[in-house]
Amino acid sequence: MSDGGLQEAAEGEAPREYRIASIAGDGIGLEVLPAGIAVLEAAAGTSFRVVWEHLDWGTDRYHRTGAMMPADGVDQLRAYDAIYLGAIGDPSLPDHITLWGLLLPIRKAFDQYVNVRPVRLLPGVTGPLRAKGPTEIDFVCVRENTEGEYAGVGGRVHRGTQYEVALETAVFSRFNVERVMRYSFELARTRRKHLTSVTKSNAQQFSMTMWDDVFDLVKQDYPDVATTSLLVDAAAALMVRAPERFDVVVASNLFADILTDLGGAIMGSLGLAPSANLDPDRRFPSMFEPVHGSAPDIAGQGIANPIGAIWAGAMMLEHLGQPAAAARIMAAVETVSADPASATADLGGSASTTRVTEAVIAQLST
Ligand code: GGG
Repeated sequence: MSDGGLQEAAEGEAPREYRIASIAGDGIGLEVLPAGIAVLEAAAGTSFRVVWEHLDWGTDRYHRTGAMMPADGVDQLRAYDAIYLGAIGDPSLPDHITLWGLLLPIRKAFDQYVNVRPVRLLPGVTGPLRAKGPTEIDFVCVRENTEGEYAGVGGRVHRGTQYEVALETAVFSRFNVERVMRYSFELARTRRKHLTSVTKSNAQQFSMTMWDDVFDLVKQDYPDVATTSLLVDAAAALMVRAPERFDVVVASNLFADILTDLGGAIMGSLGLAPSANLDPDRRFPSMFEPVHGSAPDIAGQGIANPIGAIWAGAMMLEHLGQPAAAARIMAAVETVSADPASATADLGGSASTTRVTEAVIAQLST
């Protein structure tokens, strides 16, 4: 039965089946998600089965019906083992409508309280940091994913007048901060045993000092993990100057969102960066997506880099209990990334989305 972690079906036993809701969304999401699905299908082979439900949620649906997803959208998703998302956002709608109409409600409803974002330079990719290679650029950001600066608490009054006031209140609960930190310490234990906490507690004297207090308390339970605390501005500078100083990084929703775009840049392209919105307690489906957005400027041209979506798909398989298949996908991705003929435009090449996808699938069968 066992095959290096691959949950293969025993003879006569039906292969394990996973029900995945796929939301390609908008822009290049419509191109990179089918690429990821093709790779996951190839990786599944006969070892396990993926049953896809393709949901046409996104901006087109908004224009047809007035909503990014159905009113019972979250309830529909509850039945699935995981959610695989492409990208959302379109110039025809303000970004806060698309984000608050789909992505953020799903993260919150399913208590996906951590967003895991690996930052790793793949073999063969030349990043902007010339002196830093794959050994130096290899860390994971854990983004607090359900509250903080994206809590959705606030409002605007006296709109459009000179007396207009806008409030956007960041919300940090001790309970949530503690569980995100515990997740990060546990993750650090599986890696190089170093955790960096990122705040701005010199200026944000209430929420971020509580974050620091919780960090100091929780770290006592992890004496084997070395820790560093940095202000977000210093962390941004250090990620460029000395990325090797990071192993696992834990930060608030907004700070980690920004730092992981920086992470995507030092990986050589945001098109390579994956993310996993996890409910680590597995009460609800988790959601897997590339970090990048819908890139309307290149949508429809067949040139989007599918690797971020493919890597996110590998993270989904890992989460679902198929680590061997996930590892095979990542080995294939690393072989393909090392081949300049498979570089898409964001990496300075001319390969199409289809070519990269086919190259990854070809590697899976070697
Ligand atoms: N890959 C999903 C996507 O469309 N992301 C764009 C975006 O702006 N996301 C905001 C966020 O991750 O909070």
